[in-house]
Amino acid sequence: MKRVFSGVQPTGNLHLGNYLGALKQFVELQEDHECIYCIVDMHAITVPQDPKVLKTHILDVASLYLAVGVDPKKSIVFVQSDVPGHAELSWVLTCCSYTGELSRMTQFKSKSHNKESAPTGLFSYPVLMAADILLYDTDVVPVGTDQKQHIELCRDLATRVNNTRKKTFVVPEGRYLKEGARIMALDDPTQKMSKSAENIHSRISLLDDPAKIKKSIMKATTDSEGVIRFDQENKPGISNLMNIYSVLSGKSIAELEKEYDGRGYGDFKKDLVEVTVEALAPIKERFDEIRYSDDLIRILKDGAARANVIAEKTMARVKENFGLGL
Ligand code: ATP
Ligand code: LTN
Repeated sequence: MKRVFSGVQPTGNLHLGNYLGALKQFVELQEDHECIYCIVDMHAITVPQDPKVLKTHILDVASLYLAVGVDPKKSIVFVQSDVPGHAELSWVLTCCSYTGELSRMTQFKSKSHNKESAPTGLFSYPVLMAADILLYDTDVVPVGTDQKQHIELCRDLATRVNNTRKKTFVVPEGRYLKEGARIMALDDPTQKMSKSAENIHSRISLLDDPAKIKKSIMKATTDSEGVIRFDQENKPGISNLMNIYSVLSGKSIAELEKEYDGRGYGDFKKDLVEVTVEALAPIKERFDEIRYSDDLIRILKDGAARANVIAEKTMARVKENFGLGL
């Protein structure tokens, strides 16, 4: 069975983009893959975090993994900092990487705002991500297309080490979403929906209540043509809403165009509110059951122990091939 690894940062509550882009794939893959899903808290501290808030977000994201259907009987679910191998391998890979290649990462460029001096953790973020993946001999990494450059770097590092020393790492493949699975911000459909954007109406959080969902969707940016037609380039706002409607309801874009022929954006948005509220209700219900249960901590501890068994084996091989330790 092929092994899958992916991670999400506990930097806020997950939104529809994270769900439709990443988590839905996580759930599908666990049927015929050996899956390892991580809450990457060490990545989160590459930007300042309040310790209390970070702890809350770790447990929220873990509960959301489970609430959307990640099954701890089928998949390993754990918190990155509970397995020491991530930090250890990250250092080894840091010594195999070059400042030139890391300076070319677009996420670093945008998060450091092209300033002359930026946090070192932000700079070496992709090396830690490579360590996450290579630590588990991962075959497949399901992520959004925004992570493509980081995956390529991970593959380069693995190949570089394999070519200069004994074969040490499995070279992983990225598994990217179809273009349609990229969910855009509701207030600005040229930007991706994001946890960290200031305007809360730019996103639908998986835990939003119906009133907030209604407000965000009714306020969503559209255009002045008033025709419900999918045209990503000229009508990005309504196209994004159609995309969300389509994935949540299972209706195709063509079906939606037919159903809403001659009707206005108001009608369409009202129905989308209903579809969204209905789709998120069971997630919120399961979240409430799991979030404050003893099961959650037990699942995460058990996940870390299982992950650690695999990580220790890889680290022993890495140390041997690099001549580290006794
Ligand atoms: P931030 O806003 O803090 O940068 P984020 O919302 O982009 O965070 P991440 O934790 O970086 O979320 O991403 C988790 C997963 O969700 C990744 O696989 C990422 O590619 C995917 N993802 C994030 N935003 C979207 C989106 N708008 N549409 C589809 N997939 C997304
Ligand atoms: N960088 C990713 C989160 C992440 C990840 C990983 C994804 C950290 N380590 C390993 C896949 C595999 C992000 O921001 N979405």
